[in-house]
Amino acid sequence: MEKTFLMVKPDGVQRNLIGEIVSRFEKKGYQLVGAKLMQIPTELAEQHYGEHKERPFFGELVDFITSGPVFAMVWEGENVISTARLMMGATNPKESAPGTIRGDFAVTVGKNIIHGSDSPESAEREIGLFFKQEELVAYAKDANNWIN
Ligand code: FUP
Repeated sequence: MEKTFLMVKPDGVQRNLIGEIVSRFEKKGYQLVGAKLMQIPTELAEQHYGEHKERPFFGELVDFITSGPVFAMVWEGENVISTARLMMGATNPKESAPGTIRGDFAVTVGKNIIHGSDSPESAEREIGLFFKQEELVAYAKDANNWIN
């Protein structure tokens, strides 16, 4: 089953949006298979944003993503990579539609609340950067068996 890497950025953590964001993906029907609150070391931030190394905003990007704890997650489900991107909304909140996470909660591109892998290749790479294999949990869900 397809997996993606999602991360509530430092602005989302500070603004108490972890629960809101987790809830949206749970309600959609995706399954959380790994999660941790962490402070990203500079070296990991530079690796994660490696594709933007030559861009003028690279330094700010690394400073921002290391400025406070993030909530790193791995989610699993059918088409989760592209659907999570739709649920996040456009990178620049000026363009992200209402109803999306960025459309509902973000104002500026520098503080856009959430990261999500943009392809199967980046999902595999980013999951590998942030999680060890043993930190990902495979489990079946059947709510009817857990009420009484
Ligand atoms: P996304 O995949 O939607 O997170 O977007 P990108 O990988 O293109 O950009 C990564 C981050 O760089 C964005 F979340 C915000 C930041 N960014 C800027 O600050 N300025 C820009 O012009 C583009 C991106």
